[in-house]
Amino acid sequence: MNLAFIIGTAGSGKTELTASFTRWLELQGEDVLAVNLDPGAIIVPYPANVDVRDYITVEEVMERYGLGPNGGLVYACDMMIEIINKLAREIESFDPDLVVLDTPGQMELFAFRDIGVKIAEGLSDEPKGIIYLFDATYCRNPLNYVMNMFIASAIANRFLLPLIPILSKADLLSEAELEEIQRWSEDPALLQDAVGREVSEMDRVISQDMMEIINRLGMEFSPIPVSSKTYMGFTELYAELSRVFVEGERFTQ
Ligand SMILES: Nc1nc2c(ncn2[C@@H]2O[C@H](COP(=O)(O)OP(=O)(O)OP(=O)(O)O)[C@@H](O)[C@H]2O)c(=O)[nH]1
Ligand SMILES: [Mg+2]
Repeated sequence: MNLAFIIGTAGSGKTELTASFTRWLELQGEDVLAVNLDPGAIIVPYPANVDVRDYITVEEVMERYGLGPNGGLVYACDMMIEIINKLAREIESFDPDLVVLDTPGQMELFAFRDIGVKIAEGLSDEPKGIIYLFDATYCRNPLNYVMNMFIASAIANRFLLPLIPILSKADLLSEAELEEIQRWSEDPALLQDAVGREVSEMDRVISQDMMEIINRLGMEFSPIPVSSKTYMGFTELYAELSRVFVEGERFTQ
């Protein structure tokens, strides 16, 4: 069994990707299980046979403790630790070859607090990886692209797991925009130039510092353009997952 956590900023397309990519993987003959780890999800457009909302929902937590939506999600995520063994047993009972896990909207909870790592460790001892979504609609702006690289580096270093970066909702970008982002990913100097053209001196200095830190951490990002609407990039994402987890073989033999 292998576990791939889908992580990205709010609205970056995690839930849609979980739905469409697991459906697509099934068509390739892979034995894949979709898991919902977002206690705040309202609509889950995939058969989530394992769903944290069977135990905890943000709505209940808000009501019971008189919290707003953000406080409710923080508290609900903290509470997940108490039921993590139950989720782990449920996942094991399906015994899939690949588990794709949809994570909460406010990824900072999952990314910048210990709770995300504890949940990942509590769920399974099997090999794990992260699919990190760069939201294409924001990545047209080079500074946002650098910010995303920074968040992705922070996540990779916190989880100490392999991280596959993808450019989600890539169908919303033109060919020229996709090519430009690809050039930025290949040449940091071009990215820095683009940032310099778009932003104030202060933002430029901050972005340069961030890029230096990213470099020092030894991180490199070439996000794979992916679309849950057109299935663009699914073959490449599948190849990368297979390379990371099973040496380029199929998950289900
Ligand atoms: N065009 C396009 N839209 C997409 C794609 N993926 C998601 N969307 C849209 O983007 C919005 C957010 O998608 P979700 O999958 O709910 O994003 P999420 O990251 O799960 O959102 P939260 O859980 O609320 O953080 C929805 O309106 C989706 O229809 C895509 O590949 N292409
Ligand atoms: Mg979602």
